[in-house]
Amino acid sequence: MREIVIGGAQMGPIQKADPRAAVVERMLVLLDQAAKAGCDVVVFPELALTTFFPRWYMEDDAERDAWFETEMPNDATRPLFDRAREHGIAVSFGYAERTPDGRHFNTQILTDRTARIIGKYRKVHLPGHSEWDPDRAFQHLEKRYFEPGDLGFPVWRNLGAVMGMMICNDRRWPEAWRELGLQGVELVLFGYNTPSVNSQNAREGLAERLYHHELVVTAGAYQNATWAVAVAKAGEEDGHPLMGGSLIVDPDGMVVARTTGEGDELMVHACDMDATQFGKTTIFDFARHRRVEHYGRITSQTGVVAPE
Ligand code: CDT
Repeated sequence: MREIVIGGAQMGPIQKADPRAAVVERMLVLLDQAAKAGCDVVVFPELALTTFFPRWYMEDDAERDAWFETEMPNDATRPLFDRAREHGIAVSFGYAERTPDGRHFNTQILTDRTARIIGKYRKVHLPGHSEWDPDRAFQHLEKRYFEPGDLGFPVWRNLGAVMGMMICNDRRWPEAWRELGLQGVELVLFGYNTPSVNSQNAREGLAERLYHHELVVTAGAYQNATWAVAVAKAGEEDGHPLMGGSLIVDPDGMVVARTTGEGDELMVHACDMDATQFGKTTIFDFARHRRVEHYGRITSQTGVVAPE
C-alpha cells in the first residue's frame, strides 16, 4: 500500500479587483484545513491567483502583463510556499507565467514536501480564440494571451508516486492522458476554470457541462489506470459564472470525492497508488495491447480528413 492523502482545494470566485495577497490568504486557510485533514498534497485551480482574465479583451501589453507572474515564488505567493513547507505538504497550483524573454504561458507547478518546485507544466490545448468575437456571449481569449505549452507532458516522482499535470481544457483530449499514461502516471493533477454556460450555445446547460467534465476525467483516469484530481475555480467572477464539480477519481474511473458548492472548499481522499497496478497490468497493459502501427494519424494529422 502506497497511500497519498490528496486534498483538492476548490476556490470560489476571484474578482478583477481582488489583490493577489487576499487570494493567497484564502489559499492559506485551505492549506491549513488540508494539514488538519492529514493531506500529503494539495491541488489548487488553474490561474489560482487571479480572476479568469482571458474573458476580458485587452489591447494594451502592460494591462495584460499585470495578470502574469514573472517569478515563482514571488512576494505575493511566498507565504504559501512557507506554510506548505511548515506543514510538509506538496502543492500544485496554476498561474499565468511571463518568462524573462517575454513569453506567456498558462502554467501549473508542483512542489515536493519542502516547497521546492520540482515540476512545471505549460498548458498545451489552449481553447477559445485570439481576436474579439462579437458572436460569443462572452470572450475566451486564451489563444490571444498565451502560447501553447512547450514542455510536452512530463511526469515526476513525488511522494513515492509518478505524478503528471494537465490544465483544464487538456482534460478533454485523450492524447494528453495517453502521453502521461505512457510514462506510467499514477496521479494526474489539474485545475480548471470552466464557464457554467457555453458562450456559443445558450441551450447547453450547467448539468450537461458538468457531465462532459466528469465524463472526460473518469474516462481518462480509467483508460490510463491512474488517480486523477480535478480542481475548479468556481462561482461568479464579475458577473461571469464558473462551474464547480471538483473531483477525485480512482484508477477504475470511479468518483471517490467531490465538492458540493461553488466556494472555497476542500475535498480529501486517501489514495492507494498501488491501486493503479491492476489496470496497468491487465486491460491497459500498454506494452501487450497497444497497436502503434495503426495510430499514425494521431501524430501526423491534426484536423479531420473525410473521404470524398
Ligand atoms: N480554462 C479552460 O480551458 N476552459 C475551457 C473552456 C472552453 S470554452 C472556450 C474548458 O475546457 O473547460
